[in-house]
Amino acid sequence: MNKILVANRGEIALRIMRSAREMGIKTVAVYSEADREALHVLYADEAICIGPAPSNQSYLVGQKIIDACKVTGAEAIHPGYGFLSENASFARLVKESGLTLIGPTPEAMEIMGNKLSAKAAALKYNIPMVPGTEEAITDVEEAKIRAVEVGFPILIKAAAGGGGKGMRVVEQASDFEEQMQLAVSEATSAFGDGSVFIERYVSSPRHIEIQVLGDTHGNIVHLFERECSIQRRHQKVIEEAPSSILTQEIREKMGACAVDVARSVNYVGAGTVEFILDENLDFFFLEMNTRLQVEHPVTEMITGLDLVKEQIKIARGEKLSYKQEDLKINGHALELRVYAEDPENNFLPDIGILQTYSTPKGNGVRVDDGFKQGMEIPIYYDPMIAKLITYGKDREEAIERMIRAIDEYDITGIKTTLAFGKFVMQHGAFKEGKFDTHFVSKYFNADSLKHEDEDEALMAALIAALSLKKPEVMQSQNQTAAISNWRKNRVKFN
Ligand code: MV4
Repeated sequence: MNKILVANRGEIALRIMRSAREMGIKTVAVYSEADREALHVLYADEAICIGPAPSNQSYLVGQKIIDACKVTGAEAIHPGYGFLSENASFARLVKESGLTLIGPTPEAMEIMGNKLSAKAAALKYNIPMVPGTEEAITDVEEAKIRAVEVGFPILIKAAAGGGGKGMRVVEQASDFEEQMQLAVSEATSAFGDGSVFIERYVSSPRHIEIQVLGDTHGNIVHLFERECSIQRRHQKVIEEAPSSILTQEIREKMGACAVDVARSVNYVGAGTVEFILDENLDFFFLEMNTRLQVEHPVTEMITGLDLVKEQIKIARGEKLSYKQEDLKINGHALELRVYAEDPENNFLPDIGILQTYSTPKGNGVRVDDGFKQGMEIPIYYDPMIAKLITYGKDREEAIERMIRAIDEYDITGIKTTLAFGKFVMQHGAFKEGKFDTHFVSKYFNADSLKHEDEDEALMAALIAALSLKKPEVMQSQNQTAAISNWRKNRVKFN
């Protein structure tokens, strides 16, 4: 494999190219008209424009990606996450075109792309699953009977769903029919497939996922868990590895289950098996994601592996160079997704230019980003600006580093989730590891960041007052630094 085309943009395109370059592999970027000056285009050895800004005319057009491979002589495609990464038809097209997809087989993608067929595959092994229906609901009355058996509240889910779309909680039997109709129509319009099924609703779950790697020789290992419970409306904001709640015993059980789920579809490549964990620490398999995930860096930090390199080696047909017992967790890692969103205004996307953009540095800090100062965040794509990852010998040190890194991160011109990240890091429930997927709605509101503003304003007022009384203290470097910090943070927090 001498040349890889990266069918993606932004931070993940850069992140993939960096690993390819370290392996001596040439890289090809594809880009839309909105990304002409993007960093992944500058970084790649070659770059090809594949169409207008909207992704359905560029990054989502499989044939344009294939053509770009032919033109440049790229032999393999890394799809990153999102876009075509879990598209089984694209995976087939790649194969038929004589190219290599750095990812799983189209068959595995297809099975895991549907929650019902995923659960059916996993049923071959003894994988714990939330009680519910094993098939799509076709008859409302029959489904109601099953719902009563399972016990309310129940959750109606779209089989083709993802990201919580088409999900409906039903509290009582009398609401069932109406909620089901809503779920079916939501699923039909979102996925073109109205199949829904039911599960008992786990009311305070933690979201735990296991990273797996499978090679083409039938070896599959897991790389432990990531916890992604801190999310808002199904969008993850903070992830960590390992989870603060798992015991060694549960970790091993979940890991073994994840390997079995992967084995049920002869999984090849990097994948993630998603579970929920209830208050009794019982876990249940939900679904499998057949791509490299946004939050993969926390796993890299605690295992010392480079997941993109592993993916490339697997695609080259190499055997995994380690066994399960060789893998060990070292330290703790956190990731904060820095979104161009305003946490004080219901996390509405914020567009504009990165007037100031300066990233934190130093021990235990990693920033995966795709922007530079002066660049505009395009409105066409995901609003994620960067991933801020910190590593420490333990969770406490990773948290302290995250707070320090957030304070060092200087972004103006666009509102971001940085201050929100600091709010979480300083929250008692987070620090103690006592949280579930409802953390944000339970503890955060638009005023949560306000007192931070007030503290800063109070300090500024104090310094101003002091300086009026005693002009000489203004000479002090500390005071000057305090004021400059205050100015910087004012902009940051406003
Ligand atoms: C659940 C659940 C409770 N009970 N299933 C949401 C996205 C999808 N991947 C699975 N999801 C859930 N499935 C049962 N039976 C709660 C959620 C859920 C959730 C899961 C993980 C992370 C965040 C979440 C936020 C809301 C609901």
